[in-house]
Amino acid sequence: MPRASDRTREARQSERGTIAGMTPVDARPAGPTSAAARGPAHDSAFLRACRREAVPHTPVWFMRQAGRALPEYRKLREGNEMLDACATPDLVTEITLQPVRRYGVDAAIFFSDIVVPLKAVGVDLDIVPGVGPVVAQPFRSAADLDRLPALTPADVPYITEAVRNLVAELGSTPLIGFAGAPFTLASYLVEGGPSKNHAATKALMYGDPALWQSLLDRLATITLAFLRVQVDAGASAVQLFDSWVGALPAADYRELVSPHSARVLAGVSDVPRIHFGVGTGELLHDMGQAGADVVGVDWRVPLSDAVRRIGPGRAVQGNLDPTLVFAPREVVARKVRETLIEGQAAEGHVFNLGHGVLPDTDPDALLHVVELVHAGLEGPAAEGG
Ligand code: 1CP
Repeated sequence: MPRASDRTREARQSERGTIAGMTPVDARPAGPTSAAARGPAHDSAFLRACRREAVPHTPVWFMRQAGRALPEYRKLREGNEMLDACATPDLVTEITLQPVRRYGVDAAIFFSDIVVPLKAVGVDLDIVPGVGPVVAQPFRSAADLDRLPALTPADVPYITEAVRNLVAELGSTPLIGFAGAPFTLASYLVEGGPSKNHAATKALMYGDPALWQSLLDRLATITLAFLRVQVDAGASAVQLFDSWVGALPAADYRELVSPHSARVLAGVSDVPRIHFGVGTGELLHDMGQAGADVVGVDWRVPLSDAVRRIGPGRAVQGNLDPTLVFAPREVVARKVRETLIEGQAAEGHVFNLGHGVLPDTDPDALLHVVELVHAGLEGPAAEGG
């Protein structure tokens, strides 16, 4: 088999029985086809790549593109607490659109946070600037399960309203809904805030597996309901963020986590599902098997390796190191090119960073990345090294 780097985009597309300029003659199964997935964004490069169809260019968006690095975001947030902003549809709509306007990315990610659904069901928590989510009373015992009731659409009317507004504004640009996966949400609840080693979380998981399973079951129910609200309001894809699950070995992931994430993903099979975590090189196969259409890969594993680990039938997303955009432009161009070449090993490739945009990133550096990705391997802009 030829190395991925020896093959051109045209060669791969003709192997797939598709026309380079793209026309839907793909023989593979069509994939998710709900009303949402069939909306005006249906033929976008992003959704086509998620469905492993031929694309006019490699689609690109950035995790944490909304907020953080953008001066226009910081201005809008002045005087607005994070969680208040998340519950204000006009602000959510504007913040979600800002990176689409500035960068011309191929998808919008809904502006919210993984702890919003927990807050919506009544968990006392806050997002502390410079820290992250902080939970007033960390989860400790079976009695705490009562603090995690199911979420209904009536708990989050502002989400439905913001998604509807956005879908109308975005037209043919897809909106990605998202939620935190049960393990990552459990980590914030059990630790009470951000954690490096997830020691209390793992102590509960290994020490009281029955309570752990009940906790993850509750969280899966909340997460699925939160994603359903977004999809039912018109989001055309979802990303399940299991940011911290890379802390687990694969066997424990399979036994203690993945069935819950799989239940969430099965509940939104009418749209493409991206499943992402950090440091998850050893879990990539299982994360795909949990029911993802696209597996997100961080910067530690080359995409061609990731493709081998994940196996056939799935697209990949990633994986430029988020710190690389601080490097000189010619280095960025070379690394973008390498990532595009690596991505050719996949049946579908959505370009992204390997984790979220860092707060002090220069927006122009991200714009440069978008231009390079869109120019592709034949583009003069990509001749960086
Ligand atoms: O991607 C986007 O642009 C949309 C906005 C978004 C997303 C997808 C925010 C806004 N949060 C998230 C998801 C999120 N939140 C994740 C998963 C993604 C990832 O792995 O990066 C996680 C782990 C969180 C938890 C969280 N919320 C943190 C991390 C803390 C830690 O454990 O290290 C932080 C700092 C927040 C606050 C937050 N969320 C979003 C913004 C813009 C902010 C900063 C708000 C502020 O400073 O006031």
